[in-house]
Amino acid sequence: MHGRPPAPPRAAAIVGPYLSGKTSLLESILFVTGAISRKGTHKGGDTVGDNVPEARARKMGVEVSVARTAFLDEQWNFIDCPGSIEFGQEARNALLVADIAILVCEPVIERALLLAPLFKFLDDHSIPHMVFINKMDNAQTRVSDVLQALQGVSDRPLILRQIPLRAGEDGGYTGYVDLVSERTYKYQPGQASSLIPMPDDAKETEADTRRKMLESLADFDDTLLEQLLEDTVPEKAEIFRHLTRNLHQDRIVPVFFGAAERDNGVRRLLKALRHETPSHEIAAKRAALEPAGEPVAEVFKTMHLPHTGKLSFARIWRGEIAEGAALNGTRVAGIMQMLGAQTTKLPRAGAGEVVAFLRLEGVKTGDMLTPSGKRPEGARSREGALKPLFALSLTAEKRADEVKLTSALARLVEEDPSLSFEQNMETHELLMWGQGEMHLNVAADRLRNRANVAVKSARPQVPYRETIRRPAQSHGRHKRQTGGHGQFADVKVTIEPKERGGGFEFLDEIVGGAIPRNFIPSVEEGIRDYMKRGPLGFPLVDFQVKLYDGQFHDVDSSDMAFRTAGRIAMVEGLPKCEPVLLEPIFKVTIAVPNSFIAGAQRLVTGRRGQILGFEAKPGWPGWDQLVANLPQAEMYDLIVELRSLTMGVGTFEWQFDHMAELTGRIAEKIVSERAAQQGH
Ligand SMILES: Nc1nc2c(ncn2[C@@H]2O[C@H](COP(=O)(O)OP(=O)(O)OP(=O)(O)O)[C@@H](O)[C@H]2O)c(=O)[nH]1
Ligand SMILES: [Mg+2]
Repeated sequence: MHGRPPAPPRAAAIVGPYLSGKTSLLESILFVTGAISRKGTHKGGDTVGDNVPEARARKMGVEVSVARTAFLDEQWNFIDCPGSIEFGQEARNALLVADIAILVCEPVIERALLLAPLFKFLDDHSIPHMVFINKMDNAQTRVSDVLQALQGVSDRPLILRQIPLRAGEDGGYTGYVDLVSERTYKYQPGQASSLIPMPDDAKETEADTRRKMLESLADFDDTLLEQLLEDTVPEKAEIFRHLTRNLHQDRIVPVFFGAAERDNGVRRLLKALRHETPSHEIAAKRAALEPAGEPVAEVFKTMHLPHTGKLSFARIWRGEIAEGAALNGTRVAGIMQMLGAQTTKLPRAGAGEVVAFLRLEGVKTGDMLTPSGKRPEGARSREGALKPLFALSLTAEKRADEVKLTSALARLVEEDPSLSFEQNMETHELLMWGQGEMHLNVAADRLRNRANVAVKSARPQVPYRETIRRPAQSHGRHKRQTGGHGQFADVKVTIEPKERGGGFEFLDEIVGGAIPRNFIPSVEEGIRDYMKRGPLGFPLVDFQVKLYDGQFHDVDSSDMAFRTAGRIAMVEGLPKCEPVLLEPIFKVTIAVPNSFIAGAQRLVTGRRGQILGFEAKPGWPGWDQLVANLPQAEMYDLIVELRSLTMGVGTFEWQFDHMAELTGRIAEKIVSERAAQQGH
């Protein structure tokens, strides 16, 4: 030790497509660095990452886990993120607080595409990142080909930092040559790789690839370019400086490879992280925070656990926070360091740390926490959550749980801003909105596991409406003589269509007192009663009713009688007006890599969609977007189909556009189903 104060902890987010081996890589990192003495497996259900019951049950990541370790006396927090695109919000939240991202992928050319949305997000936010090509023990493809495919989806140049050594009968990978140090390592089962002399047959490839690496770096530095032109080879320390500086600015992406399951290449990756990861101050700058000022922490994850209570996972950007301190007006009941589900209480935590604060009421994911409760001036506010793509209607299995459900839902949204809930006034359903079926199923599981509320979910109803196509006159007469006091009202109306979106209008054209003024509002009320359910069973819209004549009786007329007469006029008249179903049409913008655009077109036309146009997606090289009108009834599982068509990367944006007439077989089916539902 040199008596230097210890460097602040750094944070690396492990991201990448579904099943690429992120949790396995974390397990290997923790094992290699000594944080755990035995590696867990999916089968054993004992990995540090993906440790919540919802993840164990599915053998996949559904939310982030944090693990603390030390490597060569430096402190690290690794954040293992779920790979499924449906839990993309989790990964995004974590990336915004990380010093570096490790993008884990498989050596499979076709899957390179899966990294496109991640590369885009990282570059949009200038987050330094490295690629780790995992599962090399099983690779069927040459690293150079994988690299080329990955380059196709990364805006920044990828710089291969190692070349593989192949040997043995099966041509398997046995080690690598490091391109900066030019040292050759042979993988050793169960221990660190051993240094060996560079085999002769690797020398040419090594020299070529190293040259390419230097040329890529020279694109950012004229002095280096001159050196290369003069055939001067820069010092190793100089090359490291170039690599590090460019990585910090997200101008290059270093690429390493290995096999997490065998701990191959993991120490090499850790060393690169150690030397090349910027300190938390750089990430704090990305969050637009000044270096000086009161302590600040940013929440990137919230969890409500049954026994522990609420945990707010945060990165401390500035200063020190002690147990008992006030943050945003509430007291920190505890500070925990995490190793997956295992926690260690800390009396205090300083800048750079990733910790979980216990029971911060009212604090949610994305919040910046300070002792004064004031948001640091100018601090980056997070962009809005991912827009919802899929909905289910939700009901508590037990009626008694309904109140509990409401507060449980509020907690779910606190945990995951890409979930939302809506009480639909028209269909009287409680809708849960999210990123896909799995996302919502996991949310439902959490309601059961964390809030002890069992729910049922179903496909949401489409809020159909109906209108009329032609005008008609109608007469509503209500007359009843029951013993003493009778009831009498008589109205004459003209029912007429209005333009689409025109709503409803009631026009009073009574002249000469055929109906006394005070009864006229009751006629309108009677019509409005009827409007809630037209002849086809849905709310009536886009029409007007003119009240032009009528009769009354001095004794027997009443508000009630005129209300009834108004409704009778509608019951009699409306069927003559050619009622027609209206269905909601959405405008959707579907984004897919351009090789999938034909499939996307077929998907839209196969769902009664109307294509309005398509163009290259701005800012997304190689992607197209297609604008179309699509009936809401066809939107329910659109994201499911779109993903299965596009290896999971296709997505869309939507908004309500208009209501359109629907006739024919589909309309008949909807009307008869409605009648059955309403018990006709
Ligand atoms: N052959 C081989 N398989 C591996 C390696 N690393 C991981 N796997 C396997 O890949 C599968 C997925 O591993 P995980 O670590 O769960 O993947 P993940 O990226 O965390 O997955 P999600 O969290 O669901 O996105 C498991 O079956 C692992 O056994 C490796 O180095 N070689
Ligand atoms: Mg995982």
